[in-house]
Amino acid sequence: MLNLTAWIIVFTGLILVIHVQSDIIVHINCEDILNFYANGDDVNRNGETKSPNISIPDTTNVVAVACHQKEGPAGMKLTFSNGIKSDHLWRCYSHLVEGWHETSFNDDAWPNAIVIKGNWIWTAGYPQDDRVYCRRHIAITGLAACDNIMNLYVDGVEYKNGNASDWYEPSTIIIPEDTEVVGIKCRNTEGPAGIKLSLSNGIETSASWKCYNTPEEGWNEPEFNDANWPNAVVVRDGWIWTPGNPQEDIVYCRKVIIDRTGEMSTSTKAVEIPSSTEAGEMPSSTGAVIGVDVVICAIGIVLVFFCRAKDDN
Ligand SMILES: [Ca+2]
Ligand SMILES: [Ca+2]
Repeated sequence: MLNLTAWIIVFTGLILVIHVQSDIIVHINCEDILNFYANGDDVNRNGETKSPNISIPDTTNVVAVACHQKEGPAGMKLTFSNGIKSDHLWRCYSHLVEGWHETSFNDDAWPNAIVIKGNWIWTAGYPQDDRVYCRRHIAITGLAACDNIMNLYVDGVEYKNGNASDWYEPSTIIIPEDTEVVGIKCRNTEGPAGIKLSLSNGIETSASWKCYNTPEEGWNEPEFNDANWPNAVVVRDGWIWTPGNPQEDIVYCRKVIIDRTGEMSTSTKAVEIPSSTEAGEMPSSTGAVIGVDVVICAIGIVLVFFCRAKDDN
């Protein structure tokens, strides 16, 4: 028989192992002194300066690197477990600017990095610039909800969320930084209807969305021309639906985030999104880190066997 202590240990272990932390591992080479920030937080806590592996949450929107060149060659190289690498898409500047590492900092005016070789990057002043600050947006995070049942599409591909059985509760979503179109199919099963979404790049559900009651071929893909689709109506605070018929039971809404010419469809940026919510629920192609949770659970299981053996004696 398991005694009460053993049951408590097992239960605690199971609760902990369910919460599997999903992180992105970043390998950094910096010549020579490094500071590394994820969403404004200094995450290089162990102070390694040459080639640390750093774990950051997969809810991270912006990473920022300061690299101070002291001797020998200059350059920095970053490799992320989700496939992102240092390249010309990064923005690099040679002067310290107030708030440069914060998520909300507008780096539009910063020049793109120059690629020295491979994935080694620096400022255009290479190799003379000795203090270099680089940034990159790595993901869009946000909250999505639908009254009542949602299918969410990112550039035409359905976004699978392990906890999406009840989309009425806002769910955290993490989508690629270069997402062009978000599409939402929402089925109202009873009572009020609506779709609500807000993203860390400033995109929110509004009358600028296009909503229709018919799923035309390719409606959720970037190439689809939605010029003939009606604009959404805002039915209540931030919630949208098709115009004209509140009784419509299935609607299809879409929003272009980046058009084909690469222009942002909105000038607003950096709306505050709670970034720490429920990251463990998200499916992710990034390396899943099962750390302390598993260790604690394993200890629990060992203790249970120990207690059982003791009881048997
Ligand atoms: Ca160096
Ligand atoms: Ca409803």
